[in-house]
Amino acid sequence: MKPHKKQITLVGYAYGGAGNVPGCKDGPAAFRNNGLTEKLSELGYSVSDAGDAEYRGDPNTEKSESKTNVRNLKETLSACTSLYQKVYAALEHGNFPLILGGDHSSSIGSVAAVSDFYRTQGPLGLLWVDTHPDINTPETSPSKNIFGMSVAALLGQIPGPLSSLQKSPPAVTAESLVYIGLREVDPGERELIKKLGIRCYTMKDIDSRGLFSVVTEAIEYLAANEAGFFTSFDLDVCDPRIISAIGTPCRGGLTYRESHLVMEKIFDSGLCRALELVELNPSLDDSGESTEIAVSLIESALGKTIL
Ligand SMILES: [Mn+2]
Repeated sequence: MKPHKKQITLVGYAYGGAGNVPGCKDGPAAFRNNGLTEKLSELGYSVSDAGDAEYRGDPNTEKSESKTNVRNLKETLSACTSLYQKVYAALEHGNFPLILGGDHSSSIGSVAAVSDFYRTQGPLGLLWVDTHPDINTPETSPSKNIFGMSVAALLGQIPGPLSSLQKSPPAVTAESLVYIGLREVDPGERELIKKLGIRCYTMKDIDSRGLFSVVTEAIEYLAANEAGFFTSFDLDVCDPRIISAIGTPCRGGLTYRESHLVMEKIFDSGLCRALELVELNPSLDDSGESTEIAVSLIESALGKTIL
């Protein structure tokens, strides 16, 4: 089965206020300026653009939010709510949402929208390809940055607005989630991952078993979700020698070929319902190479093949 609806809607998340790298807000523009639409058209898609999620307030003003214990809560919620609406509208039009980040708080809106839309079909799987599990709560987070709490929010682990953006929370359950590529995990995150029994493929698993085996098994596991799965791909999972223009680099990541293989397998599965690429920081990408590779990864995830 080949997945994809032949219409794609681009949705930008030009927001960096949930992390510590404001440059990520320029990610969507970099994707658009690097021929993304043209390349997807060459693959046979018709591409529309829903523009960027809007938000109120200025996340760049330094302020402490002692009441909520997290940084830029109002601004981030406003950006995620707008993203939710744009992604949901794309699905209502019968289109495949391609979300361009932006920092990784995007998922709080994007995954919630896709989960709500497919709710009647059954649970939505979530494939989280990232160096980081982003499963801190406001209590465990060392930085109080919301981009490190997205998965906890989607799992309903954060009482309050971050976990209740969707109509029927939680957006995903621990059984419907798979991590690939983890290599930097905070102590509180480690505890919660074990407590919830989340399926994880760390870099050690990839080193020992090979990426092909890992990603094949991950997709088989996700296939149990009747609604298919959402792919959230943080570009920092790639080795910084491959993609250097990212928010939080960490050595020892996926190679160029491994990164493409993940994307190719996602396409082959026919089960991916929406794709998100996040954390591109164009202010560090003078040569344009990181953006170029990120665009090529999107092409692989949407069916570009060698032959
Ligand atoms: Mn990350």
